[in-house]
Amino acid sequence: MLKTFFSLLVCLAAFSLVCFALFLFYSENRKLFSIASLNRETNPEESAGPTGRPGKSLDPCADVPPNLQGVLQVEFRTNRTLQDVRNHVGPFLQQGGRYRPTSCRAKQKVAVIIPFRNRYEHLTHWLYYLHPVLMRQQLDYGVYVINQDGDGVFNRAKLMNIGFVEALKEYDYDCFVFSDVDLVPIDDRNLYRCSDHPRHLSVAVDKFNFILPYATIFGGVSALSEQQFLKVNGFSNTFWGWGGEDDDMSQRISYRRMFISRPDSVTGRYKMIKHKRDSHNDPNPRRIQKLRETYSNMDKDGLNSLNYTVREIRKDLLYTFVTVDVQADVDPDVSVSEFNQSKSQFKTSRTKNVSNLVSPAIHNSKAL
Ligand code: UD2
Ligand code: MN
Repeated sequence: MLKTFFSLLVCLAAFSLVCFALFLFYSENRKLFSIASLNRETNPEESAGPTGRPGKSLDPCADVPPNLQGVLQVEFRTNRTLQDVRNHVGPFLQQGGRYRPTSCRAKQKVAVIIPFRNRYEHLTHWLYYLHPVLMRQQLDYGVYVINQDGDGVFNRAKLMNIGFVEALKEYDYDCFVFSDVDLVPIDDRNLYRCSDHPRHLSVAVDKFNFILPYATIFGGVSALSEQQFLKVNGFSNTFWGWGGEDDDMSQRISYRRMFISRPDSVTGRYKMIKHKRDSHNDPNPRRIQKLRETYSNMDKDGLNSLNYTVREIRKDLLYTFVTVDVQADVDPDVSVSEFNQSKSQFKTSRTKNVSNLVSPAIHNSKAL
């Protein structure tokens, strides 16, 4: 009896050992598989032409990228540094946050443009999650963070116009994805590509209980081809402070007889990093009135009236950081003492910045 019990026990132990070994083998293989598939994508020896440019002979990438994972685990409550992100995705990137697949010819050349000021923690999370997604989507892409210099009133839309102009100076992009720094997709089947009509990607945001708040919404993450963006004269430059600029773009799109296309509400799910309203970005009291004037203003307020000064262009492995003076008014809500204090800080930082200038110039996109 005892002997049978012992041999049963030995059998059970042997069986568990075999199971454990199989599990280890399987998970190791999976790891190898995913690293191998990324390496396959990024090994220039395999497929780039002799000049290092993507060989024209490459076959176009598949309509549906083969390595997508579907629903993603996204978590913001961890301490993450830019160096962690560089270690994580850096080996696959070129300076300036540039990437292109090497096993096939990307379907689109995409500039991802992030309007930005003082949201470094959000940017770290964004880069950590978005680079792998954009790589798996087999895009030929670059990431442009357009940083508003100084403490003036924030102007998200103008920063995005600037991103469009500055990105085009570097590369022949044909699609522009404009993204808030605090929005991370939780499904990588939501392709950061342009389509026949301007596309609104952030359809179901957790902050709005995963529903579209209203039918014409265009804020958050959106994608326009170069032609679509030129057709509407870009965004308005005159929405200072929070709100209205996205609805103005939505109206421009419909006045130019285009529609808003969207992924379905499962694919289009997003997490927004929780945040308070930033200083110098209070709701714009003029936004409702301004939205009544879109039709009469759109031909004279946009890309063809864009004026700004580039203070600095800094290339990181993970992004191109363009600091710009958008000629913002000083925020009227700032108290006099706060204003004086920030003004002197601003002066010091400007002097510091100016000494590092890469190519300061006044840009007027009328040339477009
Ligand atoms: C909503 C929209 C957003 C925009 C905004 C009104 C969605 C999901 N989002 O976001 O697209 O239309 O309302 O302007 O519909 N930012 C900085 N620093 C600042 C201020 C803003 O970097 O000091 C940038 C950053 O990329 C941020 C974005 O501007 O994500 C929008 O500002 P927000 O996050 O404060 O606005 P929110 O969440 O109400
Ligand atoms: Mn936000």
